[in-house]
Order: sequence, then structure tokens, then C-alpha cells
Amino acid sequence: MFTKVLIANRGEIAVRILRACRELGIKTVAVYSTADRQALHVRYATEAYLLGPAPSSESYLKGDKIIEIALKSGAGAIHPGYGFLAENAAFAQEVEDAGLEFIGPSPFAISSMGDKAIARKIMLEAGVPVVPGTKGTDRFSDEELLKLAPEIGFPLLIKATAGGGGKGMREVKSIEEMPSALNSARGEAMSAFGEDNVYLEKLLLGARHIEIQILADKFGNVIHLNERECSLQRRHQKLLEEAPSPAMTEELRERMGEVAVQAAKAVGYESAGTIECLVDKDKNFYFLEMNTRLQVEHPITELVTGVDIVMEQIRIARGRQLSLAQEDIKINGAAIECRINAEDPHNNFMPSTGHISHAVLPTGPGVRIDTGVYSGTEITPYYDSMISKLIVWGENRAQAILRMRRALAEYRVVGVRTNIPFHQTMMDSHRFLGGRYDTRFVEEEFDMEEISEGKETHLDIAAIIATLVKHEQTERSAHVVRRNARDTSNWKWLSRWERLSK
Ligand code: MV4
Repeated sequence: MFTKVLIANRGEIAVRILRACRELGIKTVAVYSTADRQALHVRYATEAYLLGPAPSSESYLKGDKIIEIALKSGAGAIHPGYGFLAENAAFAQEVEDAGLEFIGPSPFAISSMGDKAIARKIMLEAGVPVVPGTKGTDRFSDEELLKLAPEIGFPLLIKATAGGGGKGMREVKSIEEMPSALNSARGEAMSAFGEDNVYLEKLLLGARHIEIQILADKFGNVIHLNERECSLQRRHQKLLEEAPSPAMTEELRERMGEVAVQAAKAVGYESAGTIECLVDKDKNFYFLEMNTRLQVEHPITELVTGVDIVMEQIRIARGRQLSLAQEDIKINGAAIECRINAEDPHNNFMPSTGHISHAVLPTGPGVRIDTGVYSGTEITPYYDSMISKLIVWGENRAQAILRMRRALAEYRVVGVRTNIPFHQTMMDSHRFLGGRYDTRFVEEEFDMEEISEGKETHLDIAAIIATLVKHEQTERSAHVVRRNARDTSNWKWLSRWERLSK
């Protein structure tokens, strides 16, 4: 059993994993690029080693060098975090071949889910509903796809089999558009993945993007930790996630959870993983893809279930059985995550780099911040623009929104621009407050400038949400009364009602 872990990542997720290791009494090894000499993850680790120059290809993507450092430092396991090498099956195999534990699923699970056409086939065979589309796993020629397209129907999406996350994706409205869309999808896939195979899916409009978190141990035990709502994205970058989804019903949650567990079992899954689905207006759900890694947005699930997902990953890698059964998993309250990015929301979300001279982070009841930066950090253009995740918990969704509004107002960053104004505008949007949004909302219907003008309306909105919180609490008390119906006289009802409406 390993007692030292190398974290093959940087930023907030490296710090998050280091914290779990420290709580478990596990020693840690950090790796870093020359741009990250002063980074928090380097300071936090028991020991740290330089990988190379700033570009990822010369540092955080250097699998051989990382394995060499793990062996030299006596680490027994490697946690890849997300991004970089996290979903690289060849790297996972090399880690295993070096006699180290990869804290994640098997190379087979990573590569099967990495090819989206193979993933669709496995899910279909496991009885998981998939979006209607092409079924084969071999290469499709343009001629074959032109023949299959009308059978699937328009509008449809061309997606890269090596893709995921929207890269190499093209919307096609009619057969006439197919040839040029195929060309550009293949071109983009080739330059992004060195592989230009594509498949077709019917385009689902007005759907919500909902994902199910699962945990699986080495003994075939699989549980799910319910859903996260991820419809609020811009250019396929998630901006805000919440759990539970405001669109979920208890029945749909149970069905999706069962299917997600089936899906994980179909590939002999181990560790933490996520099943991404689309849910349409009629509550039909369809498998999109499986992410074989720890997700950025895992904390919202941690806050509503009380499960430390990173700690569970480490326990699982150490060969322990899952410490929880499905019936132990309950949803408590609501959580929201805002991704705080160094970018200018008033200028087309352009990345903003520079020296963070000063930062005041919100704290207090129900607030969690996962970050890799501190006052004095340099934001460079080499890595993604997320500087922290602001995560809040509330007894219910309305309470969580009130907390998020309060926390966003406390947040101060001097030196770079951030997307905090975007999140503040979102927290004022009636569509968001009502939970009535889908995947088109941010890009097609949301207007940054429109709402942020009238600052004086903010207090009114806070009052509306406060009323909502009260309403939800009242409803809950009413439920308690109803359950004890036999000793509930009208007098009791009346006095309770009077107390609540004071
Ligand atoms: C889709 C879809 C609708 N129909 N597939 C896949 C990767 C993810 N980043 C976006 N994905 C989607 N796949 C079918 N067949 C809708 C999305 C989608 C989306 C699309 C456009 C704009 C924002 C979006 C947010 C979430 C999901």
C-alpha cells in the first residue's frame, strides 16, 4: 500500500489533492514548470521537482519524466487530476508498467470511453439510452455519412470520435451543408487529436446537460452520488454548476443513477467517473460521454452528499472497498459553483494576464474556495484561465443563491480582470433564479450588459429570493405537519400558519 503520492498537475486541483493526502497522512510529491516556481501546490507538497519550461508540452505533459520523478522520490502512486495526462490511456499503462498505482480507472476503461463511437456502442449494449445517431465503430467515409445523415434527420451534429467537450463538433441544418461541415470538423479534429474520424448524432435542442457522479472500487461495487446540472457553458467551457439540478425529479434521478451504475459496470470501471447526459423537455435522457477523471465541479457533489470524492479515490486505489452503500447517499441542501476565471466578461471573455497584487477571498458560513493562487501570483498565458472555484452550500437552492450573491460581492481581485461580473449578472437573471435554463441560455439568450446596468434593482432581487427561502422553509414545515395528520387539528394548523407568516 502506497504512503506517498505524486500529483501530476498544477493549480487548484493539485492543491485539492494535496489536501486530501495530508488529511490521510500521505506524503506528497509536486511537479512544476518554470512558470510555477512560486505556485501554491509547490509550497504545499512534502517535496517538489522541476519538470521543465512553461509550455505544457515541455512540462505537465511529460509523462516519462513524471514517472521517473515518482520512482526516484519513492512515490507509490500518481494522481493525474483533470486535463493534462488524466485521460491518456497510454500514460496510465506506463504508470502501471512502472509498478506504480494510477489513481483513476484502468487504461482499458480510459481508452474505451476516450473513443466516443466505442463508448456509444458499449452503452447501447449495456441498455443505456444514447442520442440517436451512427452506430458503427469503424471509420466512416464521407459517402457513408452522407447516406446515413437523412436517416438520422436534421439538424444533426458531426462529432469527432477522439473528441469530447465539443472540439471538432459541427452543427448541420441540411444535407447541402454536410460536405463542407465534414471537411472542417475533420480538419479541426486532425489538428486537435491527430485523428479525423467523426460520427453523427441528432442535435437535441432545448435539452439540459446533466451529469451523474459515480464511484467504483476494485471489487465491482459501484454507487452513484446523484447529479450535477452543467447546462451553463460558453464555448463548451462550463461556467457555473449546481447540485441538485432544478430540473430533476426523484423518479428521473433514480432511473439516471441506476443507468449510470450499469454504464460503469459495463467497462469494469474503477475510481471516480462521470456519465454526461442530455435531458430533454419531456425528461427523456441520453448518454453523451463518460469522463474517466475527477471533474472540476466535483465539490458541489461533495457539499450535498458529504462524501470526499478525492479521499474515496485514494482509498479505492489503496484497494479498500467502498465505504458507502447506495442507501447511505442522501442529498442535503443545495450547492452552486462559480468558476472564477481571469478573463474580461465585458470584452468577449478575453483572457486577462498579469500580477494579482491583492485578493480578498469570501469566507464565512457555507462558503468554500478551491484555489491555487494567492496575492502575489502571476497569471500567465500558458495554462487555463480558471483562478479559483467559489462554491457555496445552502439549506435549499434559494439559500445557496443568496449565499453566492453575498460571496461574489465580498470577492476582490486586483491586478487581473475576472468574470465575477458575469456571475453576478447570472445571479440576478430571472431565468437562473427560476431554474428555467438549458444549454442555449448563456450563448443565445443571456445579455451581460442588459442586467448589470440597473444596480439599484439588486436589493429588490435579494428580497425576492429571501421570500423564496422563507417559502421553501414554510413548505417544509407544512410537510412535517401533514405527516402527523392524525393529531393535527385546525387550531394547530392556524397557530403554525400565524407563526410562519409573521
Ligand atoms: C450535444 C448537444 C445537443 N445534441 N449533442 C457535447 C459536449 C459538450 N461540451 C456540449 N455537448 C453537447 N452535445 C447533441 N446530440 C448539446 C451539447 C451542449 C451544448 C451545445 C451548444 C452550446 C452549449 C452546450 C452546453 C452543453 C451541452
